[in-house]
Amino acid sequence: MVHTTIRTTQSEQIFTAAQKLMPGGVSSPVRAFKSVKGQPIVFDRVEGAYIWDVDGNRYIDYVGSWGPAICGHAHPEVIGALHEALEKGTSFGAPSVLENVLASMVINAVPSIEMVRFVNSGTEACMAVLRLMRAFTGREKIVKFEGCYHGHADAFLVKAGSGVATLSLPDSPGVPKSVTNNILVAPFNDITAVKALFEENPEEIAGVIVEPVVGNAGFITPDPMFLQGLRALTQEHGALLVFDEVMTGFRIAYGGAQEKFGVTPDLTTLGKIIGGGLPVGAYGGRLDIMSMVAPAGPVYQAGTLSGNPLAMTAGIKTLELLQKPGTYEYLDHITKKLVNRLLQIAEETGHAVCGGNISGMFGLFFNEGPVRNYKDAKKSDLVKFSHFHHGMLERGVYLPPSQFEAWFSCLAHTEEDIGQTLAAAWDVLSSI
Ligand code: KE4
Repeated sequence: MVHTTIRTTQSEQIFTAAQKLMPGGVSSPVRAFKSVKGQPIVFDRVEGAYIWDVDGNRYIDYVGSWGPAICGHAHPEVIGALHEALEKGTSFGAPSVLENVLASMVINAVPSIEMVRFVNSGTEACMAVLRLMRAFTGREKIVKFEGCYHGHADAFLVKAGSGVATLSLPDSPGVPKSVTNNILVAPFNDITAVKALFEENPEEIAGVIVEPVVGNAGFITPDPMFLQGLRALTQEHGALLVFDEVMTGFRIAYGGAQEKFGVTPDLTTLGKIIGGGLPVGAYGGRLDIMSMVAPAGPVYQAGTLSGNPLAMTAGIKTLELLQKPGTYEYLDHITKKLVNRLLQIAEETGHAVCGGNISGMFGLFFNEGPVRNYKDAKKSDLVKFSHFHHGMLERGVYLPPSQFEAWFSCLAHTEEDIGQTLAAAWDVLSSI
């Protein structure tokens, strides 16, 4: 147990009990603080840019529930809309007009999406597009990238990122070789490697799935023309291109990375923000492909709570809030200010740090840089990251508890929050 200056008695007691009830005491591995040591704090409530733990400590939050809280936690208009929806019940298991409303908003926002299906998580969305790519092309091989994470379905747990990278379980036990021997892996930003895979597997690759901006190996941006290169290669070889925008969708632009970079994939997966903090995932894309999904077509996929009225309501309200003029400009302004000053402080205190942002998605590596792929990211100083994370936590700043995760700002972060964060960073970096 790591001693901190803030009182965390309640957190410790609750987390100790949790470890007897749930594997690692958590509902998702990255939350266990395994790679940053120390004890996770147990949340009591969240609001705006802040978290309060069960001991009453307040933190400025840069995880934002891993992306959904882009408008700030518990936004009054989202909460208000949910209260209204609750009066009508929590789940229908039948069509509701709310699905039409959110589907229309997604279709109007995301360039590649002509038709969309809602599911309950990003994992489900990625599982579904895997099946759909194979059904549409009649091929079985899939290309993914080292350090990219597409949820925990068997096929994707091959050199994955996020919690898998954090726990260094790139090929999790229980995943049969029969599933992964059709998964080909290339380094992110290496178009030559992808070209070689297509040449070595002629007419066998169903598609390429990529995080267009990587958030699960830390924050890694695409080299100029990398995404365009994937688009050209997949078209040339009759394969599909999938942008996994579970994290980047509505995060780096209202139309996601495909709007930001002007590259339109064939299929897109979404999650996080479109649920406004409730469980929602989605996949969508070209009409000719989506028309294959049951019951319109033969490709089966289903879900008891898919499209439920509460999740639809939270998603609709969140996207409405994001449509307000100046949203992404504000996120970029406040985040760029934070990142640029953090990089300066790191330099002034003698630490090798690199990083950047796109709108409200950002990250820092304890690493000389540049970090262009997962191999580069793994050269980062994880011990120093761990000390930094802990020092910031002690000073009331909550960062993702892993070097292999992106950080997130929200519309509720103020100049004052940024100032406090920078003061804490100066204190920590000048002491480690
Ligand atoms: P979920 O099944 O966790 O909703 O989505 C899986 C997923 C798919 N694709 C991308 C690009 C993702 O970032 C994710 C999930 N992201 C992680 C954060 N790095 C979720 C946090 C967690 O695993 O607890």
